[in-house]
Amino acid sequence: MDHALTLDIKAHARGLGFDLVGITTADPLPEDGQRMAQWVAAGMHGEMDYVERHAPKAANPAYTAAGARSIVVVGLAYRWDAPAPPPDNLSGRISSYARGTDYHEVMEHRLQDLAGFLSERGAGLARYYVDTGPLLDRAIAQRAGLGWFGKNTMLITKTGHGSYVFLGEVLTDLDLQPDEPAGGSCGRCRICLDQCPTGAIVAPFVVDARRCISYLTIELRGWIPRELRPLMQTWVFGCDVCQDVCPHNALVREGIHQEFAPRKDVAFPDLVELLHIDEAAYQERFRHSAIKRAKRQGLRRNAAVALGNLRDPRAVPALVRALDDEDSIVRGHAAWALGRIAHPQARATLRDRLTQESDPRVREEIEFALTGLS
Ligand code: B12
Ligand code: SF4
Ligand code: SF4
Repeated sequence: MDHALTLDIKAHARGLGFDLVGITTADPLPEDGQRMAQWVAAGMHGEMDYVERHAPKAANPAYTAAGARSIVVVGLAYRWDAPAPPPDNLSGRISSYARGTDYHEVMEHRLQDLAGFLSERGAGLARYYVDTGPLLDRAIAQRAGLGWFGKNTMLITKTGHGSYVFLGEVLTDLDLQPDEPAGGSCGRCRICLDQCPTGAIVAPFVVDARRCISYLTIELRGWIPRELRPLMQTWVFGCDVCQDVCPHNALVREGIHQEFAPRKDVAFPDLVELLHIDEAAYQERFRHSAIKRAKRQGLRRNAAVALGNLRDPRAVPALVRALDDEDSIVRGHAAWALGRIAHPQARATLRDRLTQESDPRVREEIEFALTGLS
């Protein structure tokens, strides 16, 4: 085991700007693998097929990179104070991890450099991942000493950054000195379980993704289950509630990396504008942003749901216009939103559209909205 090389690698990682760095072996993580298998067997991954595909491999890093012996695990803190939303706007909320530059880009540049350094220092294998591989990033990071699991399933770090930290790793065949796994505990606290808007933390350490606003706004394509829509508040991309309420995040250091500074046009989007954003404006606004993962259709759908939850009559004209949209998902969610805003124009227009709408799913949404309004 090369102690001097381990120290050099850690120093290099810190020099690249990583806030946390730890080392663990590439040994399997059988307990975590079992939990992952149970989670997938219960269907809690929803429609995230890639998670299901990755599950059998996830607990064994050597399946992902044959010959791996050690893992260099890094963390990058991303929290910035959010700017105040423009007054009087119908604003949606974007979770803090996605208000600046796409973290994949920011992490990848640094990880590429770190992998290069390992190769220079004799590694035959130096493969990096940021959220992209069939790996259990948090379990690996826990074993490398970066932090411990909160009941909200977040990795809570031990260095004053709380859980607002991205994780990445380099798998290597170098034989490095592993760190001690991190300990830590929530004790009797259960604030995040009680405060999650959708009840997605179904037990300590278990998030049912199918109920999680992060999944519903980012990963889920198509229709959002109707019973969950009223619980989604005004989040249009991700959700921070179970982190914002956590006492371990009360004193985190903010504003460390300029790349994650909230972009003015991104942090609190005007919902009416987002509902009707065209392809060119979408491409322009979300260039180099993680928000693109939700796709334009998903963001417009989310904007409709958020407007339905704001219940502000000023949104009615924009929602009425969305009933003529070419996208049935947008039409259907706009109809639902109109049903939430008791307004004479909403009722009249929905009745009128029912005679014209040919898509059965959208018709059902209009009928449901009218029932709510009658
Ligand atoms: C799929 C996924 C999601 C899904 C599912 C989330 C989930 N909780 O599983 C959805 C879309 C909902 C999601 C949401 C978010 N995600 Co996400 N996501 C992932 C991804 C790609 C895989 C996670 C996975 O495999 N889950 C499977 C389940 C079984 O694992 P788990 O929930 O972590 O469960 C473990 C523990 O709970 C533990 N456990 C279970 N029981 C017990 C009991 C005890 C006593 C103990 C100690 C542990 C324990 O064992 C399990 C296995 O290790 C990872 C990247 C990666 N490759 O790892 C990012 C990742 C987890 N996500 C991340 C982020 C930032 C988020 C969001 C904060 C984004 C946002 N603001 O909207 C939210 C947080 C929601 C939440 N509370 O988890 C970061 C987390 C960083 C951190 N500090 O923890 C990761 C690591 C990405 C990265 N590389 O930075 N995500
Ligand atoms: S991200 Fe939001 S919806 Fe998901 S578990 Fe946390 S509080 Fe609940
Ligand atoms: S809010 Fe409480 S229970 Fe939830 S992760 Fe933080 S300390 Fe743990």
